[in-house]
Amino acid sequence: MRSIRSVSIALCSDERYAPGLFVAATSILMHMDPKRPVELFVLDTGLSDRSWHRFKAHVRKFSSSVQTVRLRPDLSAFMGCPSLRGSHAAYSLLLLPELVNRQKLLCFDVDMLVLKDVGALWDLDMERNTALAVFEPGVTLRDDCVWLATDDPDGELPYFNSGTIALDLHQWRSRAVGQRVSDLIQAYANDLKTHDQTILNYVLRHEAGRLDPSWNLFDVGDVAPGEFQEPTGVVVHITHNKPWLTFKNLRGSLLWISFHDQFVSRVPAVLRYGVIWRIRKWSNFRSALRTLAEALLLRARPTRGAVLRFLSKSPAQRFKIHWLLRWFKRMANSPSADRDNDRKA
Ligand SMILES: [Mn+2]
Repeated sequence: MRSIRSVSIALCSDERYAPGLFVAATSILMHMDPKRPVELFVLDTGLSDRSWHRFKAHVRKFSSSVQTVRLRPDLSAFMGCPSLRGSHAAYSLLLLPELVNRQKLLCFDVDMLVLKDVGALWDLDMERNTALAVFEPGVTLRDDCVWLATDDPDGELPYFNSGTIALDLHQWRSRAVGQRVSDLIQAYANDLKTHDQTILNYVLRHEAGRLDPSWNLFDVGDVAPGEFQEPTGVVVHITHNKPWLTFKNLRGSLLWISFHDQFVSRVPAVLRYGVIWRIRKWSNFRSALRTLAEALLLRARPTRGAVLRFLSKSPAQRFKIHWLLRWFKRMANSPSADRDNDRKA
């Protein structure tokens, strides 16, 4: 059954991850039914005001039915837990049930490309689970929760990645999961190897349901040059080498950059975030240049006027104008000239 109420989505970002926030939100909204109202909760763990205002304006361009809400979580309860590059931002997800007064919430990491309609995830029956997530094949709870005794049968339970997680906030509150989180931090703050994901896996070990792996593909592998193909109907999770911080010739990164350059910004990602100047490896540099050239070509849809101006500066090529004009005429009359719509389908 399709609910009439709006779809509530949470994303967490600081300034360093802001490019991810823009791309993740854009990909979510672009693949949703535009008539469906959306509430976008942004856990602001250090976004600048400038980025926030840009983000709000950007989202509004995509859909008028989106409401953006900026939340500023108080992370003091997690200061004793291991940080991720000096930041405790990852733990903010655990505060959502207290910060957001809703029944249900879909949470995504911002290092994701959501090429799938999250309305379908929203409509899933949670079957009394507090959370739904994608389990990692071959990983058990014991691999991450080091305090579990070797004879504890819970150690054999499956382990999920929290990049995509649907939360039943009502169940979370009524089953006092928040209290269990606090108790765990009291006892094992130093052992939280994978930060909030360790906590979530432990406290929800008996109340997490399984999502189809397409909701969180965390290994999309390498890509050979020229073999790039855009997947559809999946959520691509770029767990390592964030494309706006480092350039690697990896399938996930190239997908992210391609999406960014087509739908998020006029300035190609490899230029915009200065990634290209930080590359040390020659093969990655070559690949980055190719990516940049593709982005520029994508942008430079030649208009008849521009081509004529260019050619008339070069007398030797003027004789080609006649043929070009014919070519443009054919292009203009061709019914399949709508490249943009093809890509968005
Ligand atoms: Mn992630």
